[in-house]
Amino acid sequence: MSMNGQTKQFDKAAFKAAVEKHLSTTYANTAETATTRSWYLAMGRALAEISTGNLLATEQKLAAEKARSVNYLSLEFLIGRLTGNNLISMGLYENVAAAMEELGQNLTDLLEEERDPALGNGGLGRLAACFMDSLAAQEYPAVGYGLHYEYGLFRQSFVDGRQVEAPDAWRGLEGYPWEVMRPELAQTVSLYGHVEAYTDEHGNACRRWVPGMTVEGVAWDLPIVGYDNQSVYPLRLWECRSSAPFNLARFNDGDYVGAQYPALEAGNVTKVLYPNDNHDQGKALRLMQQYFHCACSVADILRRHIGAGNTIEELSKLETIQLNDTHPTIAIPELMRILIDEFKLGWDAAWAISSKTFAYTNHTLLPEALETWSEALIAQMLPRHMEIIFEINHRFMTLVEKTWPGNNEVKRKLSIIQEGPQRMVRMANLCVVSTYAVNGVAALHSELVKRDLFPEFNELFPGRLTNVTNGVTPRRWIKYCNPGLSALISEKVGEDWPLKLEKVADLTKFADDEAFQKRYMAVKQENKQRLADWVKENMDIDLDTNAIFDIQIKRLHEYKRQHLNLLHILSLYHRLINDPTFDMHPRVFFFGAKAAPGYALAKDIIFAINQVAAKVNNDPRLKGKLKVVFIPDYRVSLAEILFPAADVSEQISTAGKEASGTGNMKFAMNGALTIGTMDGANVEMREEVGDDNIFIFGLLVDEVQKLKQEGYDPYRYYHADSLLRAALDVLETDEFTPGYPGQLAAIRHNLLDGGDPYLVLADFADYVKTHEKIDAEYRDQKTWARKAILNTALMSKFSSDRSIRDYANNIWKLEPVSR
Ligand code: GL7
Repeated sequence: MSMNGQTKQFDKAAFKAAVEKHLSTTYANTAETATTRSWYLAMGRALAEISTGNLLATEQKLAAEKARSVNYLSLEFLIGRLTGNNLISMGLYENVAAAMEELGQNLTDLLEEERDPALGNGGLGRLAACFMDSLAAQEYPAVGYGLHYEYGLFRQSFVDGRQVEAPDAWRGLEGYPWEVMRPELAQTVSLYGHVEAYTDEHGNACRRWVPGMTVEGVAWDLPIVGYDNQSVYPLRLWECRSSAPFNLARFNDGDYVGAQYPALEAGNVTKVLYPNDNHDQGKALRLMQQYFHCACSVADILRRHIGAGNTIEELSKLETIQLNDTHPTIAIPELMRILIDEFKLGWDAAWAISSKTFAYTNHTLLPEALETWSEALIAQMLPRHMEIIFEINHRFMTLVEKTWPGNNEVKRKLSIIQEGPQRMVRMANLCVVSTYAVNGVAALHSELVKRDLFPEFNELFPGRLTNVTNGVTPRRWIKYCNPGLSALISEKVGEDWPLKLEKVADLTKFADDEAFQKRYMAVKQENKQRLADWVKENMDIDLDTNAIFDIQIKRLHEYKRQHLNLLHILSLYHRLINDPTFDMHPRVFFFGAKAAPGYALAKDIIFAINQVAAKVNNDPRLKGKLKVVFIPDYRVSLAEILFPAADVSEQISTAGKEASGTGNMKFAMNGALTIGTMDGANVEMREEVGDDNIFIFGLLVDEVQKLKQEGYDPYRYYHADSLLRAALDVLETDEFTPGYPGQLAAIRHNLLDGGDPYLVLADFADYVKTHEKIDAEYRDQKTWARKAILNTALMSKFSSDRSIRDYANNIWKLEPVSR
């Protein structure tokens, strides 16, 4: 790759000197004694010096230009390892490899020393990371705001087949080389206390929050390096530190401990990422994390805005704040509070600014994931915010009354406050009422948001509800993780495709070219070998790379239906053993998934897959035709090995449940064929590649809804399908848990007597049939190669660069500013 603007020119000698200086002065080491880890850290610090310089220069340039910018607020940024990716964005990969070689170090080994910063759970957090990459690559002015968790997502291991969680101290003892503390940006955050009325010097009746305690927010910046340009944007992560170890007001009152405050040490606020994906847990500490995040971020946005000489009235002109799901919703009453209580604006003036500043992305329809907070909890922790939420709701209810006079049912449904034994604040409703744009994350999902979740809101606020289909960054998810494919693409379409993924469409010309097909499949074979080597080294399982590599990697969740995949595997096992005429191409089923620690059935499914794997992988009767591999501790760095090695991508959620999916896109870009339902972004992927190049099965959204309305009976499928029956019944035996029958029975029970909430049984037969089609088609390697090439070629819609342009043009009204 050409040298880019991040470094103007690379001075190898100076870079080596910087690495050696960090080795000795930062890490107190000599070249003779240093471990690979010390070398990695020293190299990381030397590189971070370059990016930090560019970060400051970008900040200055944007402030001077008064450029409009987006503030992306997210409780999660699942960024993955930065070093390799940043080397590619900086255009320094080869140069640094050579420099480190001269220092006696192998770059690939050094990169393996980096721990994944796992500051997110899954798709939602990874999307935020791809979006930051695309903002920087296209130079749309942006700041990412998140939390500096001390412990990221737990590390997963398997003990006797069961998930065991361990804390993830991602920064290690030494700290993370890419992060830089910004002490001058620290914020003080208030909590608890009460609200008091007072009269200001003009005789106006005012209200103010008298906090019960404060904590400190310390800013850490990670550099988001623009690909092949000079811009670096901050991903600003807030760490909570306790202020004075006691609360002065209470202390003066003689109440040292402050009995009404929950037992809480401020140092705990950013201790650990909540490990739930698509599930609201409703813990007070989580609300405190959310508020801490929002208070620090809003204060920092205002600091930048006012500090650059702008007036508060200009806020919505120069800044927009994107809320990544409802997790940062409390930023809305926080900004209102500051505008009213501190800037002394009237309600209408404050609302005019606030409601033009915020936009909200909805990422799920699952009821258990839609956040609500008890009024009592908010009133205790954030008393002034609760007043403001009531006022927003009061004014909103007036609008509802005007639109649907006397209709109490519609009021009950739309109200931000949910009535009941304990009143709850519906964060999504608060968002829809208080923002200028609400988007879903794939065309189907956005339609369902309008049709099923918020139909009345769509009537009340025409045009506010829109769609931005998700995307993924082609820098990390093709160029960095699949160098073989990248070289092939560059050879055929030129070097600039990582910024212009449309160019890759030119590969369609070569889809029927046998020589190209061979080279494309040779790359796939190498990537499969790389994965097989990893599995051999880390799990001691031998794999045949001529087998179909069939991969399902995502969080473990019933709606994602890993257990449908499992039932299919059980049916293949059954047939291979019982039906001598049954023939199948060898297949390896890979899984990677973490289950939320409190999600019992998800953990049972992991256990079941591991038990089946243990038996199947060692059963000589199968002659190696069937293998099952559950990769432990699935994370971004393993995803980088798995996506490029896949032949088949499993995207099998119940229609209507997966808002978008983003793994589906990464697989297809890397030439895996999808077996998937008409759900999330699968629908749009099918539009792009055409029906012949994707394997669609299962019930459609409307069929799912109809079946449920009519009264779904899983036993009907159980009795009608002997293969399904065998797969389910074996779960009651001790076939996979020798001596302990019934250990896997919870899954069967959930699918039969539990009512099969995600219609696994209803989709089973079609799923099996579609897999048979895959088996047949894989045997024709030319046709398969053609389809795989077309998948790589036709995925440009799913570059996150396109998603970000959609946000910039249709929602944020943002222009790029080049440095
Ligand atoms: C999710 C959706 O489940 C997923 O389909 C989507 O791709 C992702 C990003 O938009 O957001 N919503 C959600 O709550 N989580 C997701 O991953 C945790």
